[in-house]
Amino acid sequence: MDKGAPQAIYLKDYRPPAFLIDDVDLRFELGEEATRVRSRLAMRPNPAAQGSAATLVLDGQDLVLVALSLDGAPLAPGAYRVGEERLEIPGVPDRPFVLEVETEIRPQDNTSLEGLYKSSGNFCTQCEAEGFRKITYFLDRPDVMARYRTTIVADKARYPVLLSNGNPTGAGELEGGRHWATWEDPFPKPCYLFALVAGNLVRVSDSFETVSGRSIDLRIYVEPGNEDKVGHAMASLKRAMRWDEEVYGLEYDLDIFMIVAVSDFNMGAMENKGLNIFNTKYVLARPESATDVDFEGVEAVVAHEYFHNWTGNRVTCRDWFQLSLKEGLTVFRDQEFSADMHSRAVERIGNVAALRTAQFAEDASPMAHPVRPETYIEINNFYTTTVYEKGAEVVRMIHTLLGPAGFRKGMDLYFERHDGQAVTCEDFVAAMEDATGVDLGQFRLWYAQAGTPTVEATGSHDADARRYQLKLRQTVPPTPGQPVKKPMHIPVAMGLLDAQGRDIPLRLAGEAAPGATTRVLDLREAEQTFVFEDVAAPPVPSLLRGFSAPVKLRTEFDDAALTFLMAHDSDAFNRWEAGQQLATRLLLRLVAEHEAGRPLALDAGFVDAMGRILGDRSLDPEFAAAALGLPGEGYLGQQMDVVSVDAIHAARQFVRRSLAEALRAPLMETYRRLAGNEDPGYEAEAAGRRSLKNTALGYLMALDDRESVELCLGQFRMARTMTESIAALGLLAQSDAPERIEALDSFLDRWRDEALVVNKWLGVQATSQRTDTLDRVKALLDHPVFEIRNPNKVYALIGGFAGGNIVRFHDASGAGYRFLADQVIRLDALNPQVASRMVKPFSRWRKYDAGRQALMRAELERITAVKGLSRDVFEIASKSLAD
Ligand code: B3K
Ligand code: ZN
Repeated sequence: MDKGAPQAIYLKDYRPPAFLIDDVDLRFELGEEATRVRSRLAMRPNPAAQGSAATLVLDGQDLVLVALSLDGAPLAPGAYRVGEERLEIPGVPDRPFVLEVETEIRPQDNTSLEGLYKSSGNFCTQCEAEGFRKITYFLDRPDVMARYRTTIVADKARYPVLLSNGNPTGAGELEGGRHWATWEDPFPKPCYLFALVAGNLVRVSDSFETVSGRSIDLRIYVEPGNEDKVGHAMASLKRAMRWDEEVYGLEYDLDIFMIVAVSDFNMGAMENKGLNIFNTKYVLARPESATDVDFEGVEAVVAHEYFHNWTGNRVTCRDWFQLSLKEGLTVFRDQEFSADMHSRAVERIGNVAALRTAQFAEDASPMAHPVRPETYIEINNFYTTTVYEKGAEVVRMIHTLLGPAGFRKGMDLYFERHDGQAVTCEDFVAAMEDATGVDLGQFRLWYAQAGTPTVEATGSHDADARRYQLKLRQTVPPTPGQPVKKPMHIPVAMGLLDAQGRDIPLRLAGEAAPGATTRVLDLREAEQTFVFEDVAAPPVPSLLRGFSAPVKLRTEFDDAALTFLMAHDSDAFNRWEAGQQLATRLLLRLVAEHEAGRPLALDAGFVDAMGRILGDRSLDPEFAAAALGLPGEGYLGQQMDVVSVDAIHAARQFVRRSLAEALRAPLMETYRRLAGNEDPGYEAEAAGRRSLKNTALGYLMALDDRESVELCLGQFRMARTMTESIAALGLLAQSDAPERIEALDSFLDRWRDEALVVNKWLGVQATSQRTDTLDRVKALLDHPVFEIRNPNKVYALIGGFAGGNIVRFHDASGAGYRFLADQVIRLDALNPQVASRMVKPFSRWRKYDAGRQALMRAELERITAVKGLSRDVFEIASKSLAD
């Protein structure tokens, strides 16, 4: 690591690379003590950066340089300089040349899980964003695209399977029990897409026939014993391949597509060309050990990584500031895939709820940054919900503005122009514009301006003129480095409902005849008025249908209007949204009551509305479950200037309990109706019923009575699916039921050997709102099933507590804060990326009361004072503290 304060990198400083690499020939000799990497690079000066440098500067980190030669001649030690993070070779020729580099690395000691490392005894890699430099000296930047040939040499008994990108082109035996394999990838790629796997893995095979009739060899590799858990991942992969052909005309390009599941992985998965490497969490799934949510996650992540083959790999990013070019677009694609596979409304509800909880919070924090950031210290910190999920919303808005056919034209042009290139967000928008003629000039601000815009809507009706006027006002809040904002181009999809709840055909002033019942208004000014003709009586507007823009909408609706929309809006998303707004409003009122020391009472209208959802058998059960869900404590906190941790918790608990008391009979009836002997398999319908059943059980458990506990225990003991089992265990773990200890013990007994299930066991304890949770979490750090080097375990236990247990983490004593800071410091020495994720809950410290602020600030200061702190944690902690 470099000494001194870490340096920021700026988009404005981008320069094309001084050199290009056409071909890379790699040879790995994998060993238990040391691994040798020989790299032969066919290089040349970059014509687009003529005369910019005679000194070749390669990136490299934690490498031992063994040999270096240029055009076959070894370089004398004085002919180059080896620094902490680079290798400099002055005076390289101004013509094509071949550089050969040999390095030695120790993957077995690599706890950062970046570069080449070991997981369960197997070798694997993670190179995005800048991990390739931990393997060999290289131009580690995405705009250097090369063809790779990779030879792997390893002990055959230990590592029978040897994989890399592309197609296998040779293999053989060597003396001493070793063997080798060579892989060649014909598609030029940046080094972040390089991958290597060597290990004792079993393979599950299948095939896929592409639209043009080519047969693709599909393989999923897992550790022995897991072969029976990959069926869902394989089926998902095939569905994704078909969908990309049908919706975008995109066909797979290599003859082989491989997925390898590893248990030690910093994030979800990685789209390496032809050789995706996955966290086991997103591959392995069987109903008895994975929940319905896990099944959905597997399908979505398999699809996401597969979709990257075109959006990310064939067309890649010029530099890391353009990360959303591939991530925002690919998230949009995977969201649309899931919407096509399941219920579109339920998908949208889930995505929006996640966006508002995580991304809106990030956008309001010291870490707020535009979808295309302008500066970073550590790029790994920018794989954020803003780049991913807000980035996907930006692509979705383009889709809305262009329409599906226009969007497809834009995509076609994007690939026609940029296949095989490393490009920018601007190139993407330009293709969309050029293909359709739609002006996206002002729209580009979505890439550049951070912060969540607020749109305020007011309406007025003129009975004589039969006219309705809708006034929209937008403001974009200041964010770090961006004190003043310009008005954005915001697509507002909307409709008007008549008194019977029917959609009114809309005629905007100046139009000859009424048209569709949903229109997309182009809000471009700070304030703009839209006039609708032929509106006989005051309508109820349904605004931002389908959440057509990632904004905060403020309306003047009273409770009655929201209840009306909840019942009648033809837009399913907005029916859900009206209920959420109603609940939010009510909960915030109760928070204020609680703070004022007044007794709480639940609004009868709200109880009725929730009762109607429960009683409406025509509703999709999954939608009903979403509609019965109350806004989370985090989301409620965002609505307050100063987050009242305890009052929010108390108000929410009060509402849960009061609803359960008032609706006890229909909740019981719903529960019993759905608790039948149904198919334990993962199918959308069965999953929907389980979701609603668990929602009902959750409310009933808020009653804290014996009958509910018995119901819950019954579900836990009889469960045939993990969805039922873990939901019941989670509720028991929150409760005072004496059986909870036994339930936790028996669960662990049964699942001790299944790491992914053990993580759930850690998770339910970490997120329990019981007052003894922190002590329990601390004890679990020393439990034999916990392993600090495994990211999934850290995310479940430490992340579950700090990120998923607001009331206990923010305990006024500061004990939760102390605990987290201790763990961040401990993790930073092992795995900076994981540590940096864990430090994030501190970043919103300014949103709390003075006491908590002081406590969190002190912990952040303690963290930044650590000697040798990683760039990753330094960046988040120091930006959080900055004024
Ligand atoms: N592209 C990877 C994420 C890499 C994260 C590096 N810190 C997974 C994905 O978004 O598909
Ligand atoms: Zn991605």
